[in-house]
Amino acid sequence: MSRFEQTFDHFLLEHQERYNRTYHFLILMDALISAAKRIQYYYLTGALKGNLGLAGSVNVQGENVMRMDQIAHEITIHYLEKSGRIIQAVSEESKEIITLNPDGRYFIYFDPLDGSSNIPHGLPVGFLFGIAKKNLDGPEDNHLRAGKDYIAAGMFVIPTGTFTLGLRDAGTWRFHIDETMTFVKPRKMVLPQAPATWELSFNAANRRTFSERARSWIDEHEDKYAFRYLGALAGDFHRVLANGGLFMYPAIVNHPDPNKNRPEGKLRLMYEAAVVAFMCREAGGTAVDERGMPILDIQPQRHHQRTALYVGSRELVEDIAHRLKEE
Ligand code: AFP
Repeated sequence: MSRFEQTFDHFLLEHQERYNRTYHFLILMDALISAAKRIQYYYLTGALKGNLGLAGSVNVQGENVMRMDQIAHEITIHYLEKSGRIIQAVSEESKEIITLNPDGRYFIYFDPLDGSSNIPHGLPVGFLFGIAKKNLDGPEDNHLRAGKDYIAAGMFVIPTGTFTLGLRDAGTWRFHIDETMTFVKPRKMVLPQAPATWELSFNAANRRTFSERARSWIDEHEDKYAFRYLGALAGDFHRVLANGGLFMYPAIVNHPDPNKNRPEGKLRLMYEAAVVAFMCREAGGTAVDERGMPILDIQPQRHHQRTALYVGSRELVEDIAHRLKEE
């Protein structure tokens, strides 16, 4: 008889009871897990179903939308709507904010299929989400929340079958999917202190387009650490969280073609940067933007707002933040 490992459901039930919380969050998490499993199914069977490849349209970020992105979005909205717990959803794949249930309890910000350029190669993609709760005590209700107001943030790595969830003031936990398609075996993630294992992760092809401050920091530090880059934030951050180190997507300010500069950064604040920053904080790390300011403090002005991102082990992030703040 096989050993029984603790399931995600039992872990979360215990967590909710320990902190005297309601069952609403359990229902929401169940919806997200159902969505992630179904997206994984479509990913794995996509080639057979003819669902891979460009859909020929462009998403709100101006990028090519793959059919899988749209499928993943529709799947996620379906389960969120059925949960009855979401007031409004911000999805990377929808220009407009989606209102689901005005009597709901949470706001959600998600990217159901991040890193879509990996799809034709069968390599990992991510499903990233952040959750904020409506103000139960007073007038409300602004859906544009800073990351420090999230109550939870997490990511599925698809089709690898891992799920990492940060819970406010209760740590970041990693689960993997077992042979019965159940997420099991919670492991508390704590960023390691040992510099020998630290890794750096950034798109090296962009290196000459970074600011002088970011470039000089990389020049001085890169020899000390291993370099890893997958091109899907969930996968790259997954490694950094386990091994320690620094993931960065700096602002592009020195591109030979000035039209290709991205002084505001590339990644999306609400459903990419703040999500990993939140999980990182709960694991003992931190994250800053191009000004060296904490990502979790940024109050979004627009739901698809972008930011530069430096996230990972506190010592490394604080060191580069110091450099970024220099006159
Ligand atoms: P896509 O979903 O458009 O592939 O973008 C993925 C992503 O937002 C994030 O997951 C990666 O870390 C980053 O962009 C990779 O960007 P580069 O291809 O410019 O390195």
